[in-house]
Amino acid sequence: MNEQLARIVQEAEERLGACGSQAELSEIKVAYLGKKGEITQLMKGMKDLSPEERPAFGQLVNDARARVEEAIEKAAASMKSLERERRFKEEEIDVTLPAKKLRIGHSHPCQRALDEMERIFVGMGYEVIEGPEIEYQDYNFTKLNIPEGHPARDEQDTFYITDQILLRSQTSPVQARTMEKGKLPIRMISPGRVFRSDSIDATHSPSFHQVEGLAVDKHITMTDLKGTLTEFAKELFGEDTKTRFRPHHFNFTEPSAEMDVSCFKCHGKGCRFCKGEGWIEILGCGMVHPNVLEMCGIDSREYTGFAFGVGLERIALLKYEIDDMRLLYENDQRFLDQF
Ligand code: 2NL
Repeated sequence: MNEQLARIVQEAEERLGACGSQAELSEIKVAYLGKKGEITQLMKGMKDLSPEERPAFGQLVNDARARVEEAIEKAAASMKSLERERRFKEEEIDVTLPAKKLRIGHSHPCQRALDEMERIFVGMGYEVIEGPEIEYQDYNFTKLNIPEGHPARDEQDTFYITDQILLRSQTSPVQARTMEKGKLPIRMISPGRVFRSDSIDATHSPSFHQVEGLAVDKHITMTDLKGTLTEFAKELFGEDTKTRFRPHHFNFTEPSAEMDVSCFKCHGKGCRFCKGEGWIEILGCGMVHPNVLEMCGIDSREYTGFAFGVGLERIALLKYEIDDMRLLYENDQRFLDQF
């Protein structure tokens, strides 16, 4: 009997060792410990033994049963861990694969250029003030020393809504309105959309954006203008940027000038970018015309000021080396995604 038990246990252990599935495991369990299982049968057979033989045999069968139970548990545990390993393999993630690129929005090149300009002027103590796109002739022209009959008022250049109301052709009306309010001194920039009756080409559009600036205080001179705008150019295009001022004419400033910056591509040597000039025109500026100050209610004997106007698109085209303004308006995602 002892031998028979040992053989049963050994056989059970071998079968469990080779067992490969949950179904097979249950089958083995039934074969040994089930109602008609080998070990169960042996226990049942104990009633045929003499009372003296029973305790020792019972002990042996119990031991065998315990060993088989233990082997079943072990097989179940190892199957569970095999199963887990298999699933790990199956669900394995290759962490070295490149991540999916999340498409998130970003600022338009014009907005980026504007953010940069606002940052520079706010840093110098300027306020950002916006105003209406639909204006009175009076604010768009008269108060800016552009008299009736001046060609700038011509219908060919300006979009008129009525004979007195128009789409602003510059953001100066915002500055005229601010001066009129009478709170001095003034240091402001006014960014915004402006309108001119131009045909569309690589450098023109009937609607574009301008950033104008104005400083009005006692004792403001041309030196303040040059210093401020040179500092602006250095911050926008790099510390080694040089500026030069060429005489010009605007009705609203006297004297007036255009400011060039040294080409930030060739540093003044002359290249394709600056058309061999070494200089690039950036903005118009000047000392606010005394007539403008007076028409906006400011005493021109006590106060002076300087003003300037920059085309936002022009700055974006230069800064990001774009050669056609139309690209800024088409909203082609393949173009926009490059910024
Ligand atoms: C340009 C450059 C400029 C101004 C704008 C201005 C505004 C007031 C008074 C005086 Cl309220 N000036 N703005 C000054 C100089 C140039 O714009 O190319 N404009 C056509």
